[in-house]
Amino acid sequence: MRIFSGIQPTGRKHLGNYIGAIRGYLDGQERGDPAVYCIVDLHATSVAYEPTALPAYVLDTAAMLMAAGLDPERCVLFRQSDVAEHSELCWLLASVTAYGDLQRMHQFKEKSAREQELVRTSLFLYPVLQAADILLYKTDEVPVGDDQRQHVELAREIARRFNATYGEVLVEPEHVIPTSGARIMDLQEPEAKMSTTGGTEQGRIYIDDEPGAIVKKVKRAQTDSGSEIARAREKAGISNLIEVYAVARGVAPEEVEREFGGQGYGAFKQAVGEAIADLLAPVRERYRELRADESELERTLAAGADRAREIAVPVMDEVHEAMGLGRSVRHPR
Ligand code: AQP
Repeated sequence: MRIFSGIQPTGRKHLGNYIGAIRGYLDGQERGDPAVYCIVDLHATSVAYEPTALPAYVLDTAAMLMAAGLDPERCVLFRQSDVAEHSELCWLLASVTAYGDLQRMHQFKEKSAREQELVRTSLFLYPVLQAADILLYKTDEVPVGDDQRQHVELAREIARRFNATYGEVLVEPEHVIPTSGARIMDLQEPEAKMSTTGGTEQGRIYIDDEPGAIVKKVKRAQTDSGSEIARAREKAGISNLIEVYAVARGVAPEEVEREFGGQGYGAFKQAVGEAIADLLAPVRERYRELRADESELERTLAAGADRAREIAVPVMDEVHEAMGLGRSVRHPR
C-alpha cells in the first residue's frame, strides 16, 4: 500500500491542517509501504512569496510534522524541490490534462481572485504538479482534507488518460478524507474554511499557539445569538466548535451535544479552547526542540530525498519509455 501526501511550507500550520491532514499522515505511517510525505516548496512558488524566507518555512514544516509524530525512519519525509522528477513529470502530465478541467478548479478561482499583482501560470498548473507528486510514487491512497477532493479527483483523471494514451503505467489514487474534521472552519468566519492565505488571523489557531492564546481565540469565536449546543446548518460557528471538540477529545459529536446540553455557549467555548490546547500542547513542545537543530533537519530531508528518488526514478523511466522520449539524464549513455 503506497500512501503519499504533500503539505505546503506556508509558515505556521494551523488546526485545520493538523486535524484534516496531519492526523491522517500518522495513520498512513503505520500502513504505508512506505508512506511518502513531501513538503511541497515548488507549490509555494505559485503565489507571491518571499524566496529568502522559504528555506526556513520548509524546516518549520518538517519540524512540525515530526513533532506531530512522523518518524523519518518509518516514512519518507522530504522536500519536493530536492527531487527534480516532480517538475519533470508535471510537464509530461500536462500533455494529458484538459485545459477545461484546470479552468474548473475551485482553488484556482479563489486564489487567482486574491492575487494582487500577477496571477502566475504555475497557479493554474498547480493541480498538474500535485498530480505529478502523487502519480510519481504509484500512490494508492492520498490522505487530505476535504478542500483537496477536487484536485485528487483530477489526479485520477490524469492517470486514466495517461494510461489510455500511452499504456498502463500509472496508478489511480484514492483520496482518504477523515469522516470528522475534514473541513475545520475559520473561527471568525465560520462559513469559510480555516486557511493560511484566506480567512482571518483571529479565526485561525496555529499548532504552536500558546494555550492562553488558543482559549482566547475560541472564546471570541463567532457564534449565533442562541444558546443551544447543537449542530445545525444555520449554526455554522457552534457546529464547527462541536466538531473540533469531538475530534480533540476523541468522542462522537452527538456525545458532545449531550454532555453540554443546557450549559450555554460561554462554558462550552472555554471547554473547547482547553481541549484544543491539550491536543496541541505536546506537539508545540516537541516542535521547539526539533526546530532548534537545523542541520539535523536538513540531514533528515536530504536522506528522505534519496529514498524518494529510489522510488521515483524507475517510475520516470517507465513514463519516458511509454511516451517515446529519450533516456533521461538519470542514465547517461
Ligand atoms: N480548514 C481545513 N480543514 C481541514 N483540512 C484542511 N487542510 C487545509 N485546511 C484545512 C488540509 O491540510 C493539508 C495541507 O494543506 P496545504 O498544503 O494546502 O497547506 P496550506 O496551504 O498551509 O493550508 P491551507 O489553509 O489549505 O492554505 P490555503 O487555504 O491558503 O490554500 C491539505 O491536505 C488540506 O486539505
